[in-house]
Amino acid sequence: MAAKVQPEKIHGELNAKGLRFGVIVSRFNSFITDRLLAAALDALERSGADKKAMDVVHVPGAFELPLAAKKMAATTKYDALIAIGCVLRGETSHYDYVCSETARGLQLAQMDSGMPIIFCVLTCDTLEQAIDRAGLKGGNKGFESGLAAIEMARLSLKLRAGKAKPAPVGKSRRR
Ligand code: INI
Repeated sequence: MAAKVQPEKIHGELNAKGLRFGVIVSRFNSFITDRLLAAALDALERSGADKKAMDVVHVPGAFELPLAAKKMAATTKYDALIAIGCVLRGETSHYDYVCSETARGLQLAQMDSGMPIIFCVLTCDTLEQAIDRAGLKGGNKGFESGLAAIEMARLSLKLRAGKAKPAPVGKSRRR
């Protein structure tokens, strides 16, 4: 019987010491985004990030998050970014445009820059759903996003340092 293969587990540690973070937060629905922001900063600080190593940039609405994120990524000052917003469904199709373009824009900024950009944008049908995810029944998406930022920042540093080398093409690693 073939031996059980146990590849090395490569992941980012949850240690924020020495890392730099940029947070972009939307003022629209600030009742929710303020709570997401507080939780994201709490997660970073409790994991060892220095207060002085976190910049918080404010934008009008979720639709503006991608451009600000792209510009922040271009500075190469940060190890990871967190984009915070809250889009609530209204009576028109505006919600759909804001949601899809915000998600698309943030993913494009992340892929173009190579800097982790965490998607902390709530897209909810009701205010109650948003409140649940900003510190009530559903936990706090801001805190989760802070941890995701640390993990992705650490993982990116590891992958950049070449610690996770793929096997050379055409050669098996071990027989
Ligand atoms: N922006 C939000 O962040 N959340 C919303 O729920 C929202 N709605 O529903 O309209 C919203 N709209 C504003 C948008 O993000 C832009 O700021 C605006 O269109 C100017 O470009």
